[in-house]
Amino acid sequence: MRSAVILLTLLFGFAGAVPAALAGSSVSGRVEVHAKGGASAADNSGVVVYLKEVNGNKGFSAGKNGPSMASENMKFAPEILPVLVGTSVVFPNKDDTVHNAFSISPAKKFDLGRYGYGEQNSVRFDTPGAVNVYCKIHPKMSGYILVLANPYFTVTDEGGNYSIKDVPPGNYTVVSWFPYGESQEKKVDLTEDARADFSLVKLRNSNPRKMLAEK
Ligand SMILES: [Cu+2]
Repeated sequence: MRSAVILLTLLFGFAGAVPAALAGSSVSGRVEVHAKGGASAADNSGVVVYLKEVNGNKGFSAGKNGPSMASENMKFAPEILPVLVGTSVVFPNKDDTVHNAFSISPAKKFDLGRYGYGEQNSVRFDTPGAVNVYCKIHPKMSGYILVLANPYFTVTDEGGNYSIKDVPPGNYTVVSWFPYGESQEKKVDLTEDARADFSLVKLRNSNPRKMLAEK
């Protein structure tokens, strides 16, 4: 029993001390998406919020196991995917039909050809920027990969809430980005926890290619 108490003391002592030494500040807030007319959207999810520059955007390396953008139910899922530069994204086909994924965006051009159910390919994203992903077979399908230069990013939940934690103390520019309108920036001083709220205007429902396909 005594050893258990000592162990707990050690554990909690340790756990209490280490995060305090490592933890930075957090920036959190809410992103509201508005239609052009002014009405606010029911779903504010999928907005990427990121810090423009942290430590000169140097010294960050992508993990080995990259995230995926699946072709599923005739859509790219997730539709919006932020990744750290150097990340390989897997493109699995989960539909019982042949799909394709390609991009002609300057940040990454690729074409995965045709691939069927259960097949997958991966693409490494080496240049920061927005990459629009389409399917040659289904023009309505569109996905967006935002390649970022540091790992301080997140995506809003349905309520539009976000939080980026453990940022080293400093002054930063917070950016909120989505593919349907202009992104917005705000300055924050993260010598302590800060808040940054955004209000984005949705100028278009989707990319021009998808809109043409829907006509
Ligand atoms: Cu497709």
